[in-house]
Amino acid sequence: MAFRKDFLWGGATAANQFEGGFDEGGKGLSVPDVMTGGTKTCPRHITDGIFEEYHYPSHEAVDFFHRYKEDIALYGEMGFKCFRMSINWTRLFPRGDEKEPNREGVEFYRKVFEECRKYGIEPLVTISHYELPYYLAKEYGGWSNRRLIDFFLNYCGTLFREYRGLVRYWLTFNEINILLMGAYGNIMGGGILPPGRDTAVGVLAGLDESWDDEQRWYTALHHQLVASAKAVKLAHETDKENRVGCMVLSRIAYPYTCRPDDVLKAQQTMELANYYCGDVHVRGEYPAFAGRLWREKGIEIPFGPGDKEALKEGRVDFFSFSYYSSSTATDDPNVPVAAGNMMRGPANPYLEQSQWGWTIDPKGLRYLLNEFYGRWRIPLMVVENGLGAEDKVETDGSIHDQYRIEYMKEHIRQMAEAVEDGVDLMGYTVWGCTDLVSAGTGEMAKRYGLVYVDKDNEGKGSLERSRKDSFYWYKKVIESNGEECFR
Ligand code: BGP
Repeated sequence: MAFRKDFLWGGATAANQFEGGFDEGGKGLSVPDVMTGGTKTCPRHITDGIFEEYHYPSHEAVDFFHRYKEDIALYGEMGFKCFRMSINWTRLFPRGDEKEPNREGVEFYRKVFEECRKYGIEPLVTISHYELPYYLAKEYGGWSNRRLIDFFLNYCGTLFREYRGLVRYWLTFNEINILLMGAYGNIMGGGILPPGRDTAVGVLAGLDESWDDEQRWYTALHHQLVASAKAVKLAHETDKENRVGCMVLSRIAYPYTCRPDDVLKAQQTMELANYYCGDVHVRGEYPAFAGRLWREKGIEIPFGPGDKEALKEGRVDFFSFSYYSSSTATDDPNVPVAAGNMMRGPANPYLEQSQWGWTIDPKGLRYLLNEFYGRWRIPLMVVENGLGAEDKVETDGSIHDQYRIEYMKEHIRQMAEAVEDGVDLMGYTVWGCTDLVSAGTGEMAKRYGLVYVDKDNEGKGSLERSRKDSFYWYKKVIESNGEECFR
């Protein structure tokens, strides 16, 4: 079989979508705590504070905060080797700029990690997954302010010291390149807030971006890249066993036609999406194409003293990414952009789409794994992949999610192909292993889980967990180190 013996099979979550307990244990407000629920057809909103008339899905989410033992036991039952989760920055630093952490928050995550260890599960911790303290967003302008680098490093230092020996695998920023993908990405990833009391946001909203400018986004991203590199160095200094990765939202843009203009457009789209951040993380410097990009856009990168050295000294140990779907690119402005396609490109006539309009492209994963490994030659990890779909609970309580099994099986097969191609792949964590709140739309109906959670878009439900068919299937995949996908 293709996969390494120590392959990290598991699942992935993020605190703001999973944890709940938003005002318990001394936790402060995070940016997602002021984001309302939406649906497939109705955008979510970001509000300036919390208003009674709205439902805010992060507040309870699916209550991992109180149910972590049960959830981790289910992961143990599936045989997880690895559990990717994030730490809610405001559970440790309620405002974000304090010197000392909130001990209750520190102890909560310690218990979670100890619980993982009971089942032999290796935690993979995302330090920042769209959970910026709201205070830092409001008072400091989010990551557009350089001072956030120090606040972040203080937070990281606390994590590396407190969880030494309990956590070995870390990711700095979730989908760091989302800051290059428009206003929603900058709200979620950068804490750069729109003005006003109430703004529709999300993939559906088509947010009016006139309130902001790209300069601010590139500045914020530079600050995060420097912060990430410094965190890598700090992690290594604190414990030489630490392994730190980056996390990029991977993007494929196939040329819409073989016209050289489309091919170039596709190349440029992929360079900006994957390699702008990827090269800084892995090679410790911005790629060659960045110079012209900055010139043509009139962007000034605010290099501080020592930034270039910091980027070189903080190169990551492995490269991780999310992969759900692919898109196309064309230079022809007359080709209509497919609605509902997250990556925003003309629809690919050769591929099917999910219920949410995301193209399904397992072979794209093999293609990307080869692209990334060919460029960087460091271990890769797929830390998000999965199918968001509506599930039906049968009268006997069973959930037959064969569509999800097919999706995962095809992607895992293509990972095996990539390993045969020579790629060093260290693990796979399926997104939303327990049903959780969607980041794009703020709803529950878009389910990724192998474990079902009884909760609906309005926030109603018992929160009870039950095993879907995919739960039993994934257990066999892990037991057989992937062989099950070829049976
Ligand atoms: C990624 C995020 C996750 C997750 C996933 C699925 O971009 O890192 O937080 O939510 O996408 O997206 P959605 O929840 O919108 O279906």
